[in-house]
Amino acid sequence: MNVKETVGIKAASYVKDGMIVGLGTGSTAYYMIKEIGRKVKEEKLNVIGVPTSTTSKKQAEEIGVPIKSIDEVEKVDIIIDGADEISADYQGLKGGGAALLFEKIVATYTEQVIWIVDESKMVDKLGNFPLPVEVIPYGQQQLFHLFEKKGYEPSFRMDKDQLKVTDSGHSIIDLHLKKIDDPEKLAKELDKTVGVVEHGLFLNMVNTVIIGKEDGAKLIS
Ligand code: ABF
Repeated sequence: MNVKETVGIKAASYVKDGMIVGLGTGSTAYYMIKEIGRKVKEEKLNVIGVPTSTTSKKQAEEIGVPIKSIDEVEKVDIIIDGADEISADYQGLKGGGAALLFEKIVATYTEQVIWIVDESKMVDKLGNFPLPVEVIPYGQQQLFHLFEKKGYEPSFRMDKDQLKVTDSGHSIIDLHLKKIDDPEKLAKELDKTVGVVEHGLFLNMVNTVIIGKEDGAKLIS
């Protein structure tokens, strides 16, 4: 069993009967959803999944996990999601899978946020992974030039030879910052930047991190 599968299955054990569970996006979350599907089928686990992307929605539906949108539920009990980087003080950088907007929306209305990663995602400081910034297409070139002037080393997220289009119809500009010394300050700046819909800094949001290692999963709560 690979490390991603180990943490995905471990995380799925937190999903109890009757729960509403946010279904994250990415190759690690894939195994969590697969395990929940197994439990639904074999153990008659009674859950409702709230997906964070069309990809996780499709996977869940294909394996028989009942689905509702975030607006059809009162709140979400638990969300299990991947991450691209987690810093030493448990701040997250997410969005490599282009699902950051729905991931942050669902996490916002969730009681318990769990991130599942392999140990390569654990870093001292965020920023080596390019920071995804989801933007409205109208004005995106202006934003790109603004980020260039700020020295943020921007690049448009591509999907083959086309601009990547998110589930919400937006574009993504990735900022190659190398190191983010003050994530809170940068998050505030991006939140105030006209045309920015959301960014991949997930700050002060996580309750539990499950880190996959070759010798098993390590839990940090
Ligand atoms: C998702 O998980 C994204 O935010 C992130 O890019 C992705 C990383 O997952 P993995 O490395 O497991 O594919 O939440």
